Amino acid sequence: MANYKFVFHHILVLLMCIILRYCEAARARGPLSGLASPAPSPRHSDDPTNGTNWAVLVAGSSGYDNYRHQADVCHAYQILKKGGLKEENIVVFMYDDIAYNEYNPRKGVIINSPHGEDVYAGVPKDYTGTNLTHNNLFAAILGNKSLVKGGSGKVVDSGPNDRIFIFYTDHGGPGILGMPNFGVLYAKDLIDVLKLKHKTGTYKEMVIYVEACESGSIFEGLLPDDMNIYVQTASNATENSWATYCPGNLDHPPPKEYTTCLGDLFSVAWMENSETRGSKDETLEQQYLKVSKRASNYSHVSEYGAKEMHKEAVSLYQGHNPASKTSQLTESNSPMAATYQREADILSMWALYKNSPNDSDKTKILKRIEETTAQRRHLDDSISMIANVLFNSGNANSIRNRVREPGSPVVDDWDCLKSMVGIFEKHCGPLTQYGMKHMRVFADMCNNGVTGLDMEDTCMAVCRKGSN
Ligand SMILES: *[C@@H]1O[C@H](CO)[C@@H](O)[C@H](O)[C@H]1NC(C)=O
Ligand SMILES: *[C@@H]1O[C@H](CO)[C@@H](O)[C@H](O)[C@H]1NC(C)=O
Ligand SMILES: *[C@@H]1O[C@H](CO)[C@@H](O)[C@H](O)[C@H]1NC(C)=O
Ligand SMILES: *[C@@H]1O[C@H](CO)[C@@H](O)[C@H](O)[C@H]1NC(C)=O
Ligand SMILES: *[C@@H]1O[C@H](CO)[C@@H](O)[C@H](O)[C@H]1NC(C)=O
Ligand SMILES: CC(=O)N[C@H]1CO[C@H](CO)[C@@H](O)[C@@H]1O
Repeated sequence: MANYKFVFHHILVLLMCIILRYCEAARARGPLSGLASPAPSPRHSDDPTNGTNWAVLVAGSSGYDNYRHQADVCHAYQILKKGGLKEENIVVFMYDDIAYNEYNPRKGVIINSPHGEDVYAGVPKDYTGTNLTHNNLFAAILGNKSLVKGGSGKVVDSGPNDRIFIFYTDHGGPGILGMPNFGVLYAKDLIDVLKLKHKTGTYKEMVIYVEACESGSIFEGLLPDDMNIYVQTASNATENSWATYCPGNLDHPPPKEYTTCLGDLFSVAWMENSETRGSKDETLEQQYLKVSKRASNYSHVSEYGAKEMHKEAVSLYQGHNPASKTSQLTESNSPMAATYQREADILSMWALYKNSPNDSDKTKILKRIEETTAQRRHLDDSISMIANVLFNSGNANSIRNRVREPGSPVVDDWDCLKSMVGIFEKHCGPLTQYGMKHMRVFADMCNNGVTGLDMEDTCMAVCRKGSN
């Protein structure tokens, strides 16, 4: 009798264990998984408590003068791939006009440092050309396939135990990031997407690295610190970010036949650190300190969001290449020369001009340089004039780039900001990659109650004869 009770008790305990296990596993798979097929979802690794690593890589520019942004993204892909992330879990956004560009001296090859190897081979072409849109980027982050238009359809189909790494590199400005199609990406829209992703409970933690001018302004005063999202930016909210490995740089210029910069300072710094860190245990904070030091002559690499997460290992997000050794690459330790993001394209055109053996080509390039410079002067002058009219400022030559107190977003009313830019572009022409630097002037109007009507009248007056 006692024996029978003993066995019964054991069976009961065993049953309880099985039920508990099942519930735990189901909880780990997320609230909706019960509705799906009973087979384990392929997106999760064998151990449901560990989750899957996802990544989104974005180069926001196009054109040979911007070679470096796509080079950064290709290089990042190779690091993550060697670190053990799967191709199906890495979503790549790049215009893809570099490898076979007429000016690329090594056709089909992209390098990200003067002695670097090819980083282009094997990079998936998820969203290229006109498929590289804001909409597809947001859909990919949200993991919502039905929102995707064109491209491979790959999205971050993540679950509650998964970690996500996002890397963006391009030009930017206060509160905005560049995109190659359909205008700029506003910080508020990106943050709203991250908030929605958080609400759906489809990630455990997220790390975002951003290279762009004024990249701190994308998060400052906007990203809550309780969403398990940790951010590093190339620069703080009010300063430039920098291109590196540029023609004419004293330290580490590209091979002679290259007339463009090969990388960006913050991007190259984190990637070269990741490749040579050797240890699986290096933390995000240690990477931040090393990268900060390497960029310290140029910008303040900055942290935002859930800063306490920086005690975690880099390898949790970027994976770990068992073959990587702590090596002291000469390139990654010697001083870096850098070129202001917004001057890099003019620099590239001049390098092309010097390298070109053909007089008729030289004339064409010179014309492009003249047009670009004139366009910049037009933007600087008209924006300065508009601000001076609207704010009755006596100083006709200074551009009013007023910075709000630390911790505040660039603007509170983002619809106002968008509409001010829209009015400007309607009368004065496209803001362009260069004009993004003036975003604080438009923000200043919204922060000080300038109306759309006033803006409209002023733009019309200032740009009537300028725009042709
Ligand atoms: C995807 O987006 C559509 C349109 O906004 C929405 O109706 C749908 O619920 C979303 N699906 C998921 C899984 O979030
Ligand atoms: C955009 O995506 C569609 C559908 O996947 C594809 O057929 C097309 O070639 C892509 N266009 C570009 C420019 O990559
Ligand atoms: C941001 O950068 C500017 C320019 O380098 C510097 O003057 C300012 O102190 C920095 N602010 C912070 C918070 O790092
Ligand atoms: C910063 O600039 C100084 C002076 O040019 C130079 O000696 C130093 O090596 C540079 N540091 C880095 C990290 O590039
Ligand atoms: C110079 O370039 C032009 C147009 O790019 C081309 O038509 C011409 O043949 C070139 N001349 C030489 C000498 O290479
Ligand atoms: C990367 C990670 O979170 N690894 C964990 C996977 O799960 C095992 C067992 O639960 C842990 O020991 C690891 O730390």
